[in-house]
Amino acid sequence: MTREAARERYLDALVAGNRRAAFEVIDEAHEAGFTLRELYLDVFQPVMRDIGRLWQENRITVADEHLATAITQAAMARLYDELFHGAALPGPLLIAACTDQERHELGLRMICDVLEMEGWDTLFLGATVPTDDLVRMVRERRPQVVALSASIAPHLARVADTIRSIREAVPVDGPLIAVGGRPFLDDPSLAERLGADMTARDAVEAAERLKEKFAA
Ligand code: B12
Repeated sequence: MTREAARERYLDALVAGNRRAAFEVIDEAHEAGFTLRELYLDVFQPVMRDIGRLWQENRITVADEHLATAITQAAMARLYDELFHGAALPGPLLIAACTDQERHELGLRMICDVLEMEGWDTLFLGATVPTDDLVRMVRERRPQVVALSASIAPHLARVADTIRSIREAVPVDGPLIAVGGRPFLDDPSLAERLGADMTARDAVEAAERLKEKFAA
């Protein structure tokens, strides 16, 4: 199966709201040799962006989009079950959170899954995490990296506040702070301006950059 065929069939299944068909495409692609990274970056990510475009163009409804998102989350969870077994490696710890009010969590989840495959230990907190609670967890667990995600511009001020709060809470030997999401794709220099240490365009680039920084 080619990437184009996998994408096309997966998009058709999502638009039809057919979870079974969507899982079948992923299973076939996986059997045909697609790796987890390829499924994430060449199928889920572009197809979810297509879903966003169809929604913006009023060709599908918000209900259709919600169903498509739920199916993709289920497809990712199934892969996770299949691909990750055995004891966790004692790799670096990363805490991943969407800042308060931010509900786009799929991209960040991909980052965590790809890093887990590289031997990292990740804590995925998901959507809309209250800043104070996140800061408290960072202070207690002392991760090597905090990954923050924001997909819409109105949430960027909160990303900057969260970064400031983390740095204040752990002033010495604090975590590396990575940020990402849609606004950073358009303007990567935003990351530094908000006070972060790095950004990346996708889960594989994020894993590569982090690996370089934490190479033994
Ligand atoms: C699904 C979805 C939703 C779902 C999210 C559900 C969920 N559980 O995640 C729901 C319904 C909640 C939602 C809500 C809204 N959404 Co929405 N949504 C989407 C959609 C269709 C897909 C998002 C997605 O999963 N993309 C696929 C992932 C894999 O890509 P990604 O997020 O970019 O992540 C990758 C990189 O950015 C990077 N990355 C991401 N995070 C991080 C973090 C770090 C540290 C690093 C290094 C890298 C990194 O790596 C990721 C993986 O490779 C997009 C369309 C799109 N183009 O993305 C719209 C989209 C993002 N949404 C949009 C809008 C407008 C909204 C709403 C404001 C709509 C409304 N009026 O209510 C709300 C805002 C909600 C909120 N408070 O956050 C717009 C944003 C437009 C803009 N210019 O800002 C988009 C682009 C749709 C559109 N075309 O109009 N949405």
